[in-house]
Amino acid sequence: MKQEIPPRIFAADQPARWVVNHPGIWSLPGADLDSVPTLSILTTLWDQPRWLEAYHLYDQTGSELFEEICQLPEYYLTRTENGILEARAQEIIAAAPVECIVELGAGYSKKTVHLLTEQLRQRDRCIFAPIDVSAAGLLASQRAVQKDFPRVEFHGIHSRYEDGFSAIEKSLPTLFVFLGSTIGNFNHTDFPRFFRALSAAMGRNDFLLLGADRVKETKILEDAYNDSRGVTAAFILNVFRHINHLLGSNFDLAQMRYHSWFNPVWQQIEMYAVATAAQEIRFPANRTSFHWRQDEKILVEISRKFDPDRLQEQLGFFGLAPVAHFTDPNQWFSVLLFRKQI
Ligand code: AVI
Repeated sequence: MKQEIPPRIFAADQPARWVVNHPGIWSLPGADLDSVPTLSILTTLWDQPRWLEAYHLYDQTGSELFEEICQLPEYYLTRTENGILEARAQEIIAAAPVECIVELGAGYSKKTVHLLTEQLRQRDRCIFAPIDVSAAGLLASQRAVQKDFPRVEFHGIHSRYEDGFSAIEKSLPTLFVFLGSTIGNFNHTDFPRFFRALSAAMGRNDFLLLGADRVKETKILEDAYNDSRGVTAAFILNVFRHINHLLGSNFDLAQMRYHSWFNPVWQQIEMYAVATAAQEIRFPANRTSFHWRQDEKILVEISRKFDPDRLQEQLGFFGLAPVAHFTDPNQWFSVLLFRKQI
């Protein structure tokens, strides 16, 4: 790792903490991004009901399957949000006079392109800093941005979201971007913790652009998470192959099935693996095991659906004031712009 002059996106106390391992990509030495999986997997699988944290879904295969999901006819979220951003990027950027765009997630999707294009058109100055735990995702984003937007100043931040956004200089006018309704994958504990930390990291008058999938007809929601080609099932069950690889366990994909439904009370899609036969799941390296009963479910992921008015009200409690609300003709998806007030 070599030393490089830290970019001015970092707050004054931060540069000493960050190093470059590839020009333009910054990471926190000692912050072992892989240190948590064993603890996380074992503790949540021992809970009742059993569950997993969603980030385990995104190994190489999981990330590829998720890309495939985004192209499915039933999975309306990606193209609907993209349509909103394509149509409204000009207004969004006009309403958020910033110099820097920080995207949570590796960025450089079609959606990000609309924002970068408008930022350069309206202001001629653009720093783009995606934050992601995937170094490969950041490198791909960097290559694409440097090719298509040579005037954009790119700084990839290889870290967890919270480590990354709390390092950003508060006096740099910044638009934080969190798209794709990823916020829907946070449970009721993660949600307030995330917004408390994000809001604390934002400077006064910084902005947040948030993509949120909305509550709608149950059939539309359930089809989006139970597609006819079985890609979502493969994505959810792949987590067990990943866990076997990480922990040497013996989950058998032939002895489980995928089940999902929309829980109308909790307003969330719930995605489960269900044991089709009783089985003993062993973790030899950790000298432990559990009995997975026939028909017993493991909750692998939730995808919460939102009422945009209530979401705006809720984020108000974190010092984020609503500035604008963009939606599609069906009102299936919302892109919400907030300004940090206090
Ligand atoms: C990443 N996230 C917003 C997706 C969603 O819609 O909740 C993950 C996903 N899981 C199954 N299909 C898509």
